[in-house]
Amino acid sequence: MLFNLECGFKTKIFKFETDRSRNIKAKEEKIRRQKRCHSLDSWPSPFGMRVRIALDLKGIKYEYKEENLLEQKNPLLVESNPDYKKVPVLIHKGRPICESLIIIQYIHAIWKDRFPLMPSDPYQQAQARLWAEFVEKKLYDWGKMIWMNKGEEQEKATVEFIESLKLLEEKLGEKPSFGGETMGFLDVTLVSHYS
Ligand SMILES: N[C@@H](CCC(=O)N[C@@H](CS)C(=O)NCC(=O)O)C(=O)O
Repeated sequence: MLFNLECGFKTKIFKFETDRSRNIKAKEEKIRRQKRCHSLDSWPSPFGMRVRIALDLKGIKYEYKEENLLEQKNPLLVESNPDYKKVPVLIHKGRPICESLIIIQYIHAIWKDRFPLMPSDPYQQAQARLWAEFVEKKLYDWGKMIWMNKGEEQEKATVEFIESLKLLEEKLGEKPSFGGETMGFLDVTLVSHYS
């Protein structure tokens, strides 16, 4: 009797798990086939936040798919970003675009007629990319070293972090944002980490 009850219970759990994974697979298959924009993201991710801000500024409708990064990664994420298996990934017309800064540039290029995120002048574009790289490689790394270290290392990182901020402040000048009157590529790169 007890054996039968246990077996029945296990069969139910098995059925529940199979149904659940079948539903997830069907949903992912739909995303692969659809023409709409999907964003694979995780709510605490500052990198994901960049993509959310860029899409919102452009007024693009998209479907948000929350990824649980603490569990085994979903096949769609692994398949879409096989090198890094990280969020964010934007899936547009069934094709995945990875890396937040590359995604923002893609969004700008595809929806050019709405809210420009990049300057039109190629020199200014190069400048925006240069400073975005500065935020990514210097500011972000010094910031990380502040909270990962203690003592001398932390003090050194704090000094460097402040120096980097001063350089950015100089670059900003009197403008309300790096993009000029409205937010641009560099603002989106920066605000997700330091707001
Ligand atoms: N350079 C990447 C960084 C993305 C990143 O680090 N994403 C984290 C979430 S904040 C992630 O997916 N981590 C999962 C993992 O490392 O397995 C970008 O700009 O998109």
